[in-house]
Amino acid sequence: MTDSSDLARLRHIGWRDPALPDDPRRLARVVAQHRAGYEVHDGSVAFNAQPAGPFLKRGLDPSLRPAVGDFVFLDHASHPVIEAVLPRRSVLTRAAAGERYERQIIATNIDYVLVLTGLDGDFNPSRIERYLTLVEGSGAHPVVLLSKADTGVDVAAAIAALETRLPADAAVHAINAKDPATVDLLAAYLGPGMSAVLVGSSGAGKSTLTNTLLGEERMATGAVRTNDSRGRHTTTHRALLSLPTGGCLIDTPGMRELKLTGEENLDLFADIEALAAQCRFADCSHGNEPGCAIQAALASGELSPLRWRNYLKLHDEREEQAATLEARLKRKAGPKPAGKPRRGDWSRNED
Ligand SMILES: Nc1nc2c(ncn2[C@@H]2O[C@H](COP(=O)(O)OP(=O)(O)O)[C@@H](O)[C@H]2O)c(=O)[nH]1
Ligand SMILES: [Mg+2]
Ligand SMILES: [Zn+2]
Repeated sequence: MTDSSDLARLRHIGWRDPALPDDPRRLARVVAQHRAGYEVHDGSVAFNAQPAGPFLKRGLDPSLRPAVGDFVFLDHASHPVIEAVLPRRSVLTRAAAGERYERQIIATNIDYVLVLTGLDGDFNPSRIERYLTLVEGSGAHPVVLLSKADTGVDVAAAIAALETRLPADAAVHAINAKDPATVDLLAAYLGPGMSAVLVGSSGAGKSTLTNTLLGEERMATGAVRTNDSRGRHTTTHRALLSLPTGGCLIDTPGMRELKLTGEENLDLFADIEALAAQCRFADCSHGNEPGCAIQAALASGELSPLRWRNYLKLHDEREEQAATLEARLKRKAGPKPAGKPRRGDWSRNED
């Protein structure tokens, strides 16, 4: 049984249903994932927990395993074991880096995905489009944050370049991640009961921003090598933190590769897909066929060539990943290969 003090306690870690589940087991949230297990928090204390046996089963879809942001039930043993993952209200996923196709969870139960890009050499509208494509369908809203606005760069020009690529209603904010005054506006996304995940390249300022939001230097920040703007990988695991604004923030390690999973809609490019539907030939390759609506839009300047190129890239990648995903699901439906469960494999999801 639980009472209102349990509810108040769990609110600190982002629980926001008006009631607690009718279950006698201990409820906590996964705040970090290490090589050797999980760290969970019940609203008053953090402790380590191991996943129950079924989560370690070989061949189990990794997205079914506990992930940072999950609310979980634990048993009452002296060595806490995660027995079950509660249904997720949102899930941000990418395909794992490397050869093997695997959907990998970045964070769950989040309201906002803060896509952080530095207004230095890191600034890249195509990568931001890639992030937004991954956020589509996650159940969370994207917020584009441009850091390093204090470094003498032309902020207005960068925002203008971005605005031609993003939907009119996309939230875009330029900040100095070190300056609380410019970061204050993020409180709107980080109030009580809210959870957000911070994503972006290494060196973009994720840890710096997290520290500013916390009001203390809790995350290690890395110096950026000035020649290529890429920071060192100083964050080694995703970690969920409670903020003074009442919300929760998940800091992620820099992700070098953001492969689509094959399940994306490409809503961001709905206008391009609508244009393509107007080409004279249904199988138009948008090369030099007569009556090509895409070529016409490129010629008139209505469609930006950079955006078109990025759409083609993401579209092809999505098709390829969707085919791989389908093949994988078919294989799984077939006879099961024999083999022992591999311990430890479940936690390997950092770059
Ligand atoms: N001037 C300035 N420097 C920043 C800003 N954000 C981050 N930095 C610096 O960029 C470097 C990388 O930041 P860090 O937070 O470690 O990046 P992370 O890899 O995304 O966690 C550090 O030296 C920060 O001090 C910003 O908005 N303005
Ligand atoms: Mg960091
Ligand atoms: Zn065409």
